[in-house]
Amino acid sequence: MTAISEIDTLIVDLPTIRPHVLAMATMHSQAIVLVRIRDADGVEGLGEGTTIGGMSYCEESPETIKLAIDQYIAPIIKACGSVSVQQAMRTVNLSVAGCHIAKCAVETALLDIAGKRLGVPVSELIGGGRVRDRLAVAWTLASGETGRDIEEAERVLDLRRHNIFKLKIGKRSVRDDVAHVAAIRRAVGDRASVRVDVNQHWDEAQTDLGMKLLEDVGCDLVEQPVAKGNLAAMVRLSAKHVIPLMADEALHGPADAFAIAAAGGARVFAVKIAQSGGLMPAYHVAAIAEAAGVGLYGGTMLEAGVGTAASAHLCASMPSLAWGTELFGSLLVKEDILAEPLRYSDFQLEVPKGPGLGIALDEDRVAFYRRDRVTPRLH
Ligand code: MUC
Ligand code: MG
Repeated sequence: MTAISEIDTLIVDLPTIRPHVLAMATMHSQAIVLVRIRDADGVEGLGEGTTIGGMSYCEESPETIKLAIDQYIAPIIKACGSVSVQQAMRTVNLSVAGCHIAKCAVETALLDIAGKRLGVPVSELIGGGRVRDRLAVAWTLASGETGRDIEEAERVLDLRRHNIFKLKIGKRSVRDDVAHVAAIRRAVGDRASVRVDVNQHWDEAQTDLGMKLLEDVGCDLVEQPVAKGNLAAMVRLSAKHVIPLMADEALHGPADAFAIAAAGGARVFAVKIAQSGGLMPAYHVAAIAEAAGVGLYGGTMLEAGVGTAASAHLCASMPSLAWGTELFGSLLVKEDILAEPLRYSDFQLEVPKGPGLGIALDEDRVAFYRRDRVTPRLH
């Protein structure tokens, strides 16, 4: 890559189409950190660093992501000169611990530049290159009300947009949560796959009961029911139940992937570029899963268009993707910041085909929704 001359970050707050009720937070808007990097020839790359519910999901927040990039990562990248994206990120990793979401945002923008310079989509730069153009895409039912969730499921099924539903549970008692899942399962019948995400809110005994009951009502997958550090419980639960346990919060890159796969702690991995520290480490997570016979799913941090496109490029390059993806973040916000929206049809997301990420920004919307905007918003 050509030397990098400019790295800018800004926080953009995008209202959601409805409250998104998760076990640890209720979201009314999504805060994304948008990264723009320009090389010495003026080629611009875009990246996005996004987490969920302030600091309720993980250690990084929009504000710390921005600070980590501005204060620590950007000066290192600028000092790297003309090196490959991989070499630049290796150099960053020598001096910056953790900060996976911040690193992912920067790596994404560097890959966007690299793809633009080479005239190929980012998916061609990951692993052995792109193996698919379309991705099955789940929708999360998380309005907080069973009836409203069923109406929403019917609407997106009719639109042929989603036939995989992830239900956010963990706030109520196990039996109440299972009753909610059973009602949705009954309503959609065999038209859709129904899965749950507990976001670490159960202990092992609750999960034992929950997995048994969920299996009985026809739920297909249980995501991160117990605390991310409780690998021993994940191993016992995976060995005991037929319904697969999927690791999410427990997976922070290749080392975690290896430890979980080696111990038998999960039968499916939710691969997230943000949690993994970028597309390249996320690809290694997927490769470890593949070697261990662990199923793959393309996870999201509810990124808007830039991060969703980046995740789509990773998923397009992953060796297998048996469980599909949940790359719907750009549909959860009232207005995305892309000039051309991402395309969803026939229950799938089209992976952009243009060079780099294959996307461009709607600059007016960025100006309107940026947190540091000086003129007041009129709506
Ligand atoms: C998570 O924990 O997976 C993904 C979809 C969604 O609704 O929330 C996220 C977070
Ligand atoms: Mg999850």
